[in-house]
Amino acid sequence: EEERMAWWEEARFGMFIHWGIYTVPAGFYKGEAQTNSAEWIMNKGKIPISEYEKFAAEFNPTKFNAAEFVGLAKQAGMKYMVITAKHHDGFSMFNSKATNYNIFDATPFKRDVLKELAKACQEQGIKFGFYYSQAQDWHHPGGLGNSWDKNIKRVSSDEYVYEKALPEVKQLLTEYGPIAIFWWDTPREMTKSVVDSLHHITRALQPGIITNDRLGDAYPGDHKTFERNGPRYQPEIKYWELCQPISGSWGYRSDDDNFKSIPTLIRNLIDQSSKGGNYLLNVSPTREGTLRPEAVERLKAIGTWMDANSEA
Ligand code: JFZ
Repeated sequence: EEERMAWWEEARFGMFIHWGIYTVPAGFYKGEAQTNSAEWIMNKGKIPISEYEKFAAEFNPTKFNAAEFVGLAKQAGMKYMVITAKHHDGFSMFNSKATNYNIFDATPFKRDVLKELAKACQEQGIKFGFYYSQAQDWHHPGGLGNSWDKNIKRVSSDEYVYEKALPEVKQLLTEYGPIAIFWWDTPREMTKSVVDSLHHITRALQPGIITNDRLGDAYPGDHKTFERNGPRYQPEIKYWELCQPISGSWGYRSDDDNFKSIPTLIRNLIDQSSKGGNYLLNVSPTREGTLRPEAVERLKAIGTWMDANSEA
């Protein structure tokens, strides 16, 4: 365990990326601002599956450049990257073999951005990992969390896991090179056998992988994930990270001007690392595949501070 966690413990700083087709509505549905983070819009707006699917046809982030993205993370002093492979909306941001509801088959873009990022990370020496919403899936009829779409003919959550989650997780762990992290999210009631399968497959296919504590109660994972404000110093927790969005929302929304100041971001980074934790700072690419200038400016400023204060 110690050996597996060695790089992670030294890393201190990583880039979290929430990206999906929710960047098309970007916080607004039928002209109305929806509450919460942008990636929750399908839920907050009670958008039927057949309506939400239409955002895929409009998602064409042609300005996306993986090498530039990874370069920016590196310049900021980040050592790892975790991106949403599939969020609660059920849309797969890679060329999924389990469903056509993915960035390769269902958008005009027809590129696998996770492949591109995996390659760029490997070239530039950044550890690469996936966020995966294993329980909530608002698109699959067996996925958990969609209570508003009455047109779904429900199937069991086991069926969803065997048809979609497990095959996708397997694909992500076998076709994208070395995967450093699997970042589960929002555990919900699922049968023990499927949770076991999800757990075992990660370690079996990528022996060095690190997982967080959000798969299910039975599995504490390798590290604890905190949100918003970091924990008080808790020496009994050895491995932990604070994840936080650089602005107000995880996913991009057009009205989000709530960027944290550069001093705040640097202070947060120092605060976590001084207590022995990592800081996983989230950025939100737009529907074009770029970051807002406010985010770029902040990442570069952190990098300048890093350079000025590092010994090497
Ligand atoms: C979850 C997601 O629902 C959200 O969209 C985002 O991806 C975030 C990183 O994770 O939201 C959570 C999960 C856990 C807590 C808060 C928000 N928590 O434990 O306080």
